Amino acid sequence: MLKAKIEKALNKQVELEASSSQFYLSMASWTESQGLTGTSTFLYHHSEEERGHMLKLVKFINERGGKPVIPALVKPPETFNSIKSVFESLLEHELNVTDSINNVVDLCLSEKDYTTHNFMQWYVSEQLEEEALARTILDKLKMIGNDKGGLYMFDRDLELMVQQMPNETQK
Ligand code: OFO
Repeated sequence: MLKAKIEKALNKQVELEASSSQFYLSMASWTESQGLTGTSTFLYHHSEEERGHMLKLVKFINERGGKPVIPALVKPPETFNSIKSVFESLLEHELNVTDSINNVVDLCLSEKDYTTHNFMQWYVSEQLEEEALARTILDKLKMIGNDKGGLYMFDRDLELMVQQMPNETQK
């Protein structure tokens, strides 16, 4: 049985993962409207991944006899200043998610909930990957600057990257 404190922290994480999914969906839609189809494909995929992260938590809470709370979501921004600002916001958001995951991990240790601690390790490694990917993408965008040809190649590369990614349902 889950302790109330742990259940509360996991439900907070459910909300954060769900809001990540909404946020990236909004980014995907905006980049699509800008003609950046590869970038939008990447972000639509990312949005689905976040939904997967939320589902994994909901199922775990149920499995442990807890009560998952499906949250209402805050409306994400409709527009962004630039593609660079999209990925800057994405990295900032991921850093917050990492902090939140670390807090859950800390709580698991102080409450001696080693099962949830073990479950959360998947999220710890996932965050490492997501932060690294966001940083790599931002470095590329900085390198490209205002070069339209560079942006075209960047957009195409993101499309190819998605094709090589495992399907979230297989993760
Ligand atoms: Fe769920 O990893 Fe990003 O937010």
